[in-house]
Amino acid sequence: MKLGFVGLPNVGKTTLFNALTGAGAETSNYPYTTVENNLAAVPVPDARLDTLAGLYGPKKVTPATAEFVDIAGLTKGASRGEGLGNRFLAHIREVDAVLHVIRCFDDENVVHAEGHTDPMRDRETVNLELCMADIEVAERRAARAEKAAKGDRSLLREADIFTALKNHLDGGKTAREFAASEEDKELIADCPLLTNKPVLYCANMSEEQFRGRETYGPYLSLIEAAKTEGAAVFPICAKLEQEIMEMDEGDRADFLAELGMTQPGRDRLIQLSYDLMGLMSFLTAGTPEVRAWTIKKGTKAPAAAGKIHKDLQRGFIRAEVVGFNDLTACGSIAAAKAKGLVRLEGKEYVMRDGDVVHFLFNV
Ligand SMILES: Nc1nc2c(ncn2[C@@H]2O[C@H](COP(=O)(O)OP(=O)(O)O)[C@@H](O)[C@H]2O)c(=O)[nH]1
Ligand SMILES: [Mg+2]
Repeated sequence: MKLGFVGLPNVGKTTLFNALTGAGAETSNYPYTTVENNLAAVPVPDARLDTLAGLYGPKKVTPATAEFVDIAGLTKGASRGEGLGNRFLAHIREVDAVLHVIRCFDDENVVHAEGHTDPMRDRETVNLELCMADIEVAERRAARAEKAAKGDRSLLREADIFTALKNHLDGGKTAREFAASEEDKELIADCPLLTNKPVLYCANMSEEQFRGRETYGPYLSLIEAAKTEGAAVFPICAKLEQEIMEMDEGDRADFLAELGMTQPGRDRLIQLSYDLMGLMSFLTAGTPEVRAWTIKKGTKAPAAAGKIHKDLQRGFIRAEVVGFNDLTACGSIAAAKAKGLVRLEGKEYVMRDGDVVHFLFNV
């Protein structure tokens, strides 16, 4: 599962990518500095691991990781092959969710691809390029279904849906904004559309804008616009985040408190990205290791066991499960067991975020 950073050139994608991943990729104020994608696996901040480590005193603590890709910038006309054009679009096709970075900061030393800062216009520009790429896909799909419907009338409906979707995209609206029944949405989800991927908008602000964001018009407008897609806008100052990363812990705590924050923006943004990709964590705890494991939401117990080792899935018998809050409230597994809070779950159990699990198996 991968999250792609998408946006116009010089909006701060690589700066943000570095702040999130510590990868140290090259940034500059020349458009198209990032020609090859930057890729990094990032530990997902999870305070629950520290709590469990306090209970177990493990030799090792292993967080979950999320994969981020900083995708080379696009400009107007990408869908017609301009700039890095099709290559850029192909990279977006491969990711499971999109972090759409929008430049809010003003800086005359940093060239703006569209002349001057205008967050709402830039959001449109990028979304229009993605819509144009999707129009072709929807058109092809409708044509294919129409042809196949000559032999199988049941496919007429599919042809109709994709034609309606194509017309909707023609109006410059994303597939996320297309009103459809749950059944039709499943059909559309099956199609590799760029504007149907889960998206989180990231408003990259100057420090002043960030401090005064509750009254900063363009940020508030972005929030309203994103609502129609069921999407959120995350406010951040990429430059500041990078500075926060470089501070020692004491300075960092003071600085965050002064900004009215309880954790760095990067931590929250990584957590939101993880969630956006449809991922969650279950936990295992013991003296050798306390660890978070990544699964897709909706995963059942045997498949979750398989993340640890294939044998655990093959020989799955039961899962001993206790919720993180129950376990920490009791202080130990033994105390949680005594209170009847450790459940035995079978093959059909759907895992929950924060389950602390011990799998019983036999091979
Ligand atoms: N003033 C200011 N400059 C920034 C900020 N974020 C990024 N930049 C600068 O903008 C330029 C382009 O940033 P970069 O991350 O390479 O943008 P990308 O093309 O979207 O990857 C660099 O010179 C950054 O230092 C910010 O929040 N404020
Ligand atoms: Mg870049």
